[in-house]
Amino acid sequence: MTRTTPLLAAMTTAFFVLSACSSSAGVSPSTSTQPSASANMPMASEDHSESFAFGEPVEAADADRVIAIKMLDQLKFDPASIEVKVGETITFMVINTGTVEHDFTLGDEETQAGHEAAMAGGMAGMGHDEPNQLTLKPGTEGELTWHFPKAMSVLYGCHVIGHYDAGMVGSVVVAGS
Ligand SMILES: [Cu+2]
Repeated sequence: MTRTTPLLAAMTTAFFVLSACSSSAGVSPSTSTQPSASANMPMASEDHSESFAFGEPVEAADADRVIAIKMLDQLKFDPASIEVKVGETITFMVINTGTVEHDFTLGDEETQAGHEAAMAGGMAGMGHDEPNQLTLKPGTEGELTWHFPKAMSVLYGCHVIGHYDAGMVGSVVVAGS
């Protein structure tokens, strides 16, 4: 013979009340028939704030892995192409093994063209504080950590006068999982 104590009975009752309440919680219909008002927000293309179409700079401590890239006086990067996965964060350890200054600018075609134009316009040396760029003297190295959130092709180019046109550019192929 089992006896249920008054306390246990009260707790059991409370449990059922709570269950009933939570299970009857709203089934609210959601509608998505409103037209989007923000379909084509224009982007500020000359804005140098930390907003990039090809990812974002992050702390080195957050990197998934490190990739070493050499700058060569033959006006090439070695390697000239790397692959990363969508969502990966990479620290680029860039080493200038040459005898002249080189630059490592990470970015899409538009960014590369913009930097090339800026350098040609006498802006050499003005980009040191940009988070997607390293300018390295001969024999020095630097690090840049970047998060790649979407599948696309990103380039790394050197914009010391004449180098980009000579082919000093590499590609980061960001591929889906
Ligand atoms: Cu160069």
